[in-house]
Amino acid sequence: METPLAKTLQKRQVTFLVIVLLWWEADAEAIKYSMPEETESGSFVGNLEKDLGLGLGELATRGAKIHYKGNKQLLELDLKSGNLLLYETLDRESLCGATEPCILHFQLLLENPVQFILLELQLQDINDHSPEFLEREMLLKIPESIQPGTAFPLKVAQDSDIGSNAVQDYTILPNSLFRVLTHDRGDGRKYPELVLDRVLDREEEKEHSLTLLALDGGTPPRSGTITVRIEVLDINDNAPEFSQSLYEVRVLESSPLGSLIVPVSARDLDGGIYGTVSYALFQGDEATQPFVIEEATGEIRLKRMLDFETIPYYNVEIVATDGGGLSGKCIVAVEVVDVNDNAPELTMSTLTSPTPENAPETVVAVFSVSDPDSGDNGRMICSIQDDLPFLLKPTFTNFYMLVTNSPLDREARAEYNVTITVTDLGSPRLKTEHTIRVLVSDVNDNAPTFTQTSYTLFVRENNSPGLHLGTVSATDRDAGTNAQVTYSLLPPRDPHLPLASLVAIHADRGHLFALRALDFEALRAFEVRVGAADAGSPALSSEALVRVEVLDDNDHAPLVLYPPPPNGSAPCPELVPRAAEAGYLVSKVVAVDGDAGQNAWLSYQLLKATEPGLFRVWAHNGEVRTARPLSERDAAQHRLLVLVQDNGEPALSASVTLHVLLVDGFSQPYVARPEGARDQAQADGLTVYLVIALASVSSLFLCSVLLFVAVRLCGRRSAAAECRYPVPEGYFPGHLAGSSNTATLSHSYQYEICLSGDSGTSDFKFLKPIIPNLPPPSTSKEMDNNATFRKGFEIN
Ligand SMILES: *[C@@H]1O[C@H](CO)[C@@H](O)[C@H](O)[C@H]1NC(C)=O
Ligand SMILES: *[C@H]1O[C@H](CO)[C@@H](O)[C@H](O)[C@H]1NC(C)=O
Repeated sequence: METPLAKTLQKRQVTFLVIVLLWWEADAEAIKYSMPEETESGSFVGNLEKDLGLGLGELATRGAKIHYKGNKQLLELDLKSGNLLLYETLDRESLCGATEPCILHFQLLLENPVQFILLELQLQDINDHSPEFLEREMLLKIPESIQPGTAFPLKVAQDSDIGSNAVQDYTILPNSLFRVLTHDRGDGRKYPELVLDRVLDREEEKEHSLTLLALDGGTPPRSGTITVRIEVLDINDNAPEFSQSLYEVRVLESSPLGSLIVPVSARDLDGGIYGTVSYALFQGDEATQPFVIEEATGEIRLKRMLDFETIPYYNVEIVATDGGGLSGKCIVAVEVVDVNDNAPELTMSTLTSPTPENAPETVVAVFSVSDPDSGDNGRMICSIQDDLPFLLKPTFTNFYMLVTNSPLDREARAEYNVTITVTDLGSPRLKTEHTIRVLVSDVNDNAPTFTQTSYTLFVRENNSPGLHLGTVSATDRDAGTNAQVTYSLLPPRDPHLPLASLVAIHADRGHLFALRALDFEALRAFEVRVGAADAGSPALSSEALVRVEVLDDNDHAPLVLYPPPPNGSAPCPELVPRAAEAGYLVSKVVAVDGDAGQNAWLSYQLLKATEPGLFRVWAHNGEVRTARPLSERDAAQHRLLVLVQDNGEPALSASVTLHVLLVDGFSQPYVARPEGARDQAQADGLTVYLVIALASVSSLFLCSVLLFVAVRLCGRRSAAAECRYPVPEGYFPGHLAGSSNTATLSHSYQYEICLSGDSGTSDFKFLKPIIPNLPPPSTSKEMDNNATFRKGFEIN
């Protein structure tokens, strides 16, 4: 460093040297001129004649010449006037460069006498050059966060001028970060330095551009510029920073694998590797995390399916690290949103099946429902079909009872399939169906029912014992033993009916059997009460009436009541007056038949006569009448053989012989002759019989009429079909048609009663043989009770 003392010494030496030179030059008589550079050519420098003290024109005469080294002509001498002029414009910088002072040495040569005179022209500097940088731009690389006050060298500007016209100062355009210091090198040259005022931040501004200005000391000063580019070099001074410290996301639990949960991003203001951020999950237990994060992009994706029902919330810590090892953290709060992904579940606790019928409100099943979803997704509705006699009753939370709504009837419906539907309220709705089978158990609430309330069975008489008469049948709507029907015979209404010996019933099948051969003539019909009982407890039963009707067989031959069969003594002849007209009623053959219906319809015919053609027998009533008037020639005694035949199949018959005596007039002896006092005794008893018989016959007749009317009304059609026997119209008007099962006896009596009214003959004659002493039936039958005959033969 130069001290001020040294400077002073230096200046003194220079001054001393100048003084010496001036002295020498003065000694050598050098003529000195001075002028600024760049003066125009032809400018006046000085007048040599005057300055040399020469006379006018002497220069011309002495042939004065200016000589400059290298024969270069810089000055021009006007010989006439002696004026020294600039031949050309002189540039100090090209003639002297940096030499100071810039003195040009000329020689003036004079002849006659030869004389050398030194001329000196000193060129004075003018500020005709600007400071100039060699480059237009310079680059500085400065690491950020370098300490303030640090200086950086800058390029130096050149200036051809010298002295104060050279570069004197450097400055930069106003800038808060930097300033420029101008230093002196010690030789008068200046150099600049850039000094940092504040800490640089690359993240704030990566690059700065400054303009450096070099100023010279001229008046006015001239300047030159250079652009200084400052690049701020990065250091890892910033940690990665997340844009949010907490990310809150809601994710559907049904999100598919790999779906993007949220992209997190951290910013690192540093550049290069210091600004390159990589992401990772902070927690170590990767196994439990359903998330992965992409290291480079920070996208969090799903690795495993979420399940709201297991874990509804996650707090995921994410760390971002830059290349320099600095890191930042954030938290991602993941809320799992429930999706209706679970159907309701139904758990059956108890099920009572079968359920008894006829019971009041009964609990059939108890079950619980559940749905792991939350909110509406987990709220449930239970229902069953509408048309069932069941109800759902909620009990505790999510517990339900299935109860019967009304008593069940197994006979109406024995089985129900109850479908319980559980639906949640999510969207879409999920449902579960559970079908339970409810069986209804039987209670003995139905009695057996007969297929008919009454049965009518027909059996032909003289049947074989053990004959199957028919079957009754009853059904029971219950099930099992409650429907096992057992048949039995109930005590008959008529206490005298020997039921135990008549019929039997098969307890299981309801078959009715005859126990013995039946006799129509003894018992035409009887009624049996049949019971059916089930095996329930208590047992229920019902009964039906079975009417057994015995059908007639032609097992009785006609029995002739009148005339009585011959009995040892002389037969009793019919008396006919010779004066009788044709058609005179001689007698009437009276016969009965024990059978009924056709089997009892009798027809009469004359089989043999002593004199054929004299008598006729009416086929239907057995009347014997004269066929023509009698004459004197006719024999007095006649025998007529009359055949009585029933209409059975095959027909049975009987014959009787009638004795006829023609008389000339009724004479008392004939009337009284055969039975005198002997009959009188019988007559008393007979009167009693007669009264009884009349009463019986009347009531029988009445009954017959009533029965006829009833049967006519009820069964006209079927009865008409049965009446195959040709009956003359109006004879038994309608009677036979309706009384197929009525014996002929009643007709006979009816007839006789009428007859006795208009015939003048004695009733006793007719009625006497009526007291029937019936022979036993041709087929011997055991009648344990003669009461069976009462209907038909009341008079006995
Ligand atoms: C109930 O379901 C069963 C089988 O699931 C079926 O056999 C039966 O017929 C059904 N009963 C009714 C009354 O539908
Ligand atoms: C017929 O004979 C029986 C005995 O066989 C007798 O009792 C009855 O009196 C007789 N009748 C007549 C009318 O002779």
